[in-house]
This record gives sequence, structure tokens and C-alpha cells, in this order.
Amino acid sequence: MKVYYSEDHRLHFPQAELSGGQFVTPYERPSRVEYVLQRLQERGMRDIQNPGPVDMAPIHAITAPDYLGFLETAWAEWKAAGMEGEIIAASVPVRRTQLARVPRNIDGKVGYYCLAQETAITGGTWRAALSSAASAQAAFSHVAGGARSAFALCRPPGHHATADMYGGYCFLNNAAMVAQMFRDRGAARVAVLDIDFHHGNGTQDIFFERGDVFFASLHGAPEDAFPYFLGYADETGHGAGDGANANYPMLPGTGYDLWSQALDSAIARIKAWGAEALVVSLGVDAFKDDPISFFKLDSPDFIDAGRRIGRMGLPTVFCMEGGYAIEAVGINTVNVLEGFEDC
Ligand code: Q9C
Ligand code: ZN
Repeated sequence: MKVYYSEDHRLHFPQAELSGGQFVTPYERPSRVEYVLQRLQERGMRDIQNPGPVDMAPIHAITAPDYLGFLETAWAEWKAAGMEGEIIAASVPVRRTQLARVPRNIDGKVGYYCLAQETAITGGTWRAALSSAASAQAAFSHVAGGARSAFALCRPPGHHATADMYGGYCFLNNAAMVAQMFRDRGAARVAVLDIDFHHGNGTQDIFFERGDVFFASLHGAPEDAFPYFLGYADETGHGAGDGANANYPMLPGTGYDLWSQALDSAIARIKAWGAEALVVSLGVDAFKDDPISFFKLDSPDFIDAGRRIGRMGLPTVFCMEGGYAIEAVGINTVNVLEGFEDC
């Protein structure tokens, strides 16, 4: 399987993540990518390329222009306002703030565009996020050109980003962008299958009222797990999107037996719905030793999951999402890809 990745991901490495009332070294860190690259090499998947320059049009197709402008200039505005540290949102519009509008002050703007305050923005974040999108675009182009699959080793990840909000380590929604690219290239029906431990709230939000992109997500129940608030099973889509959203929330301690049943159910829904192309939000934080998650998948389970996805027989673009048990991230990610190829 062809792999696309950009070294520019390293431009995004905040010193701090707000976690449990402390600032800690972010779980979502550059070394994650190094472990995946190393494992790809070990397993003989050496066809690893840099993406070409990013194309802004597919990003605009799923992202609000004011939000993109914010991401591009936030660091300069933050510094110009005399802020000393990295960008962390402090004041955010919350319940009973439905009338919120974009403020002029950068501190206010940051809060306006933020959906979770653990995530910092730095001087390199915008370019890193663009490079991550560029990898996803290159993977899409490869599959659009006739290949069965491709892997975008995206960093930073994307599935928590909505059309106009960042958070959960995500800034631009790579998976949603690729789904839209499939649509624009003529696929009538496209599915996004999100196997990251966390609910893909950003992707769900982008497609919730659309009937042309099916979204299925397996994740920790929203009562217990980030991103909270969304990801319940009764969120099935709205308007034209009614019936095109499928959530599989699962409780702490969930192992592969139950998880794989949910996977089979999501796959059956996607097949029955008639998807012609597939985007996989490939997080491996469902792993038993993940430091911020609570499922119990073991490394071989990821091979089996990859096989089940491969048997769908659809043109498939994998976009890297989460996975924080650093040394196992490479093994688990490549296991999914190998299972897929071997199905
Ligand atoms: N103190 C992805 O997997 N909450 N994002 C962290 C740790 C945020 C996960 C809690 C988790 C975001 C792409
Ligand atoms: Zn995750």
C-alpha cells in the first residue's frame, strides 16, 4: 500500500496540553509518526512519498472561510496582542450563548473557534495542518487514479475538527475532506468509517444533514469519554441525512468481541447503504494500553479489523487519527493496513 506523509508535521509540537488541571507534554506528539514510519519500513511497506503542495480548494469545500482565516493568522495576532505563551483558549461560548458572534480580540476569537481546551496552537500549527491535509489529498489522488487503497499518515489528526472549530488535537478534518473529494470525483455515495477510540464528532457534524456521505463511528460512550456531548446511538442524521449516521458507543473495558460485532454492524450498514468509496479514520487508541482510552483491543485484533474492512471491497483511503501508546502505535496501525491487504 502506498503511504503519503509530510515531514512538516513536526512544525506542530506544542509544549503543553491541558490535562487534569496540569500542563503536560501533549499525548499527540511528533514521535507517533516516527513509530509508524519505522514499523512500515520493518514490514516492507517502503513506498512512502511526500505529498505535493496542498490544494486549498478541497479544504474550503468542507471548512468555513472565517475559520481558515483564523487558523492562518491566529499566531501572529496572539503575539501582536503581547501574549507570552502558546495559544490556549480561556473563554469559550457555551450553553445559553447561542447568540455568540466572532469577537475582535484574539483571546476571544480563540475561544470562539475552539471546541476543547486541551489543544494548543503554535507558530507552526497552520502549516502542519496543511501538510496533513496534503497527505490526505495525495492518498485520495492515488486511489482516484485506480489504486485499491492508500494510507495518509496524517499528523495532526482531523476527525474532531468541524467546519469551524478545532480541538481534540485536530484542526482540519482530513477524512471529511477526502470523502468530499470522492463525491466531487463522481462517487454518488461515500462512507466514512471511524475506528478511532474517540467519537468523530467533527466528521459527524460536517455530514449530519447530508444524505450522500454515510458516517459510522465506534467509540467510547459519550457519558464516559472525550469528546463527550455527542456520539450517542440515537444520533442518526437529520433532514436529508436522516439514516446516514451510525454511532456505536461502548462502555469502559470493551474488548474485541463486542467491538468487532460493532465493526461488523457498521460495515453491514455501509454496504447496505450502497457506498462506492470508503474513508477510514484510522485511530489505534482502542488499544488496551492506550494512556487516555478505555477499550481492550490487543495488537492482533487490529489485523483482524483490517481484514474485515478489506473484505468490503471498496476503494479505500486511510487517514491517520489518534493512538497514544507510543511504541505500539506503529504496530497497531500497520496491522490494520496489513490485514486490509491480506483479506
Ligand atoms: N488528558 C484523537 O484521538 N482528551 N483525539 C485528552 C487527556 C482529548 C483525542 C484527555 C483527546 C483527544 C484524534
Ligand atoms: Zn482518538
